[in-house]
Amino acid sequence: MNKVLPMTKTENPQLMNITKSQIQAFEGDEFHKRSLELLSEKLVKSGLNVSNLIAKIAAFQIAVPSWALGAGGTRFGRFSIGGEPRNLEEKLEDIGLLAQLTKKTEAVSLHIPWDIPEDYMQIKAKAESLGLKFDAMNSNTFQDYGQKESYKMGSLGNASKSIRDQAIAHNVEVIRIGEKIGSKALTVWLADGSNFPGQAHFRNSLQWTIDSLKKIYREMPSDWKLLLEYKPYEPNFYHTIIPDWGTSSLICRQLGDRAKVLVDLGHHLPNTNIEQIVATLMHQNQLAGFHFNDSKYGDDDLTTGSIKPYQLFLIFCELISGDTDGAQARDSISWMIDASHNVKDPLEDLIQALEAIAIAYAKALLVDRSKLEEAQNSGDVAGAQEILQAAFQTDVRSLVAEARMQSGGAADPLEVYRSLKVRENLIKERGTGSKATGM
Ligand code: PSV
Ligand code: MN
Repeated sequence: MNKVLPMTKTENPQLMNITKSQIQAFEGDEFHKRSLELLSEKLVKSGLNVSNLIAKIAAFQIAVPSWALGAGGTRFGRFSIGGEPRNLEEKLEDIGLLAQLTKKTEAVSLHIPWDIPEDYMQIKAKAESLGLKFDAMNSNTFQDYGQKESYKMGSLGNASKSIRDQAIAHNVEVIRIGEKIGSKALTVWLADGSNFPGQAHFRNSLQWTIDSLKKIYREMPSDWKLLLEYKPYEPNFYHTIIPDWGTSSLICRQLGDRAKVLVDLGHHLPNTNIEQIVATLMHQNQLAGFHFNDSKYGDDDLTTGSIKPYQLFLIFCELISGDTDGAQARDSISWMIDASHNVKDPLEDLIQALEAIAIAYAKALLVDRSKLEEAQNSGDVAGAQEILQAAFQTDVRSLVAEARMQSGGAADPLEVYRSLKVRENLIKERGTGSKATGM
């Protein structure tokens, strides 16, 4: 598939204008067809319906964060990648390109105040023209950006009432912005906590947080949901007010049915069994959604599937098990990426992440659930492991590519992206020094 298709003069190098013919020029080759045939033969033998699988994979969509389209950074520095989107419109264009190539995303998750639209109608129209919707809105009370009072000592859980009120008002403003552009959810992540023993009163700060969130919850339209994220540490290193899924869940229960827990894969201490957390939350109808990324040590925000693909597969196994046994319905769960790109081109990183998520999902669909349950119930430990491994070790890339091509996407999105020299063109258009808003 190594075709190089140069951009012609008439074909605008702008992202949103990649043509169908440019995408199709890379259509699946003989190797793809033969791989798919062989895989299909195997799947049919195991009693699976290949067209159903392809339809399910094609239907699965993941929202992209508006803050992950530029270079991220660490506290030691930030290295520009060039051609970063200079405004919200350009961010939408980047995501529009991702959508065209991968057919795996049709929504963007905005972070306020990084992405306040200047003209709501225009931004809505722009998104619509690119086939994009607005997913959950994210509030930001973890930074100072010129607001009256500082969030240095916390926001919704701050000891000062006026700071809490300011943070509540910010969240309400985010809801109002979201309403204007058709979002249906608010994601709250709080950096609130303390760095040293004695610095904060555990119970008071928790109670202030609950009270503040109750006020925000009451301001949400009745068809909105609130996703409450947890994180064990960082930026605070001694205590975080919402450190884990349990605390998030107990707060959500006090808010109401439309408040649920958001699982960010990077927000766990090393070796935490995240798939079990997912299962427990589903059992309690308390799983709001995901922030996909990957990590080796902490909140590393690395490309999804790059470090622990087996864990990602096991998480999807839990999610899929709910389809057959009546646990929380999958369509009530939101899917988003939350990553940061320090050394990679963000668009390449996102293409890889969307692919890794689709692969994990596809593999999980192959698990023979009734055989697995039989093995579990009869104490067949080795048998149960074999069933999971049989699915995990299957190369499903041709299935995922086929789903994408049938939806009008590229056989190999990364190859098309590189062959069309998208980043080079973006650098020409936007310059080397442009910096996207975000982390
Ligand atoms: C915090 O680490 C977090 O995961 C939250 O979702 C924030 O909104 C996002 O990252 C900001 O980069
Ligand atoms: Mn997150």
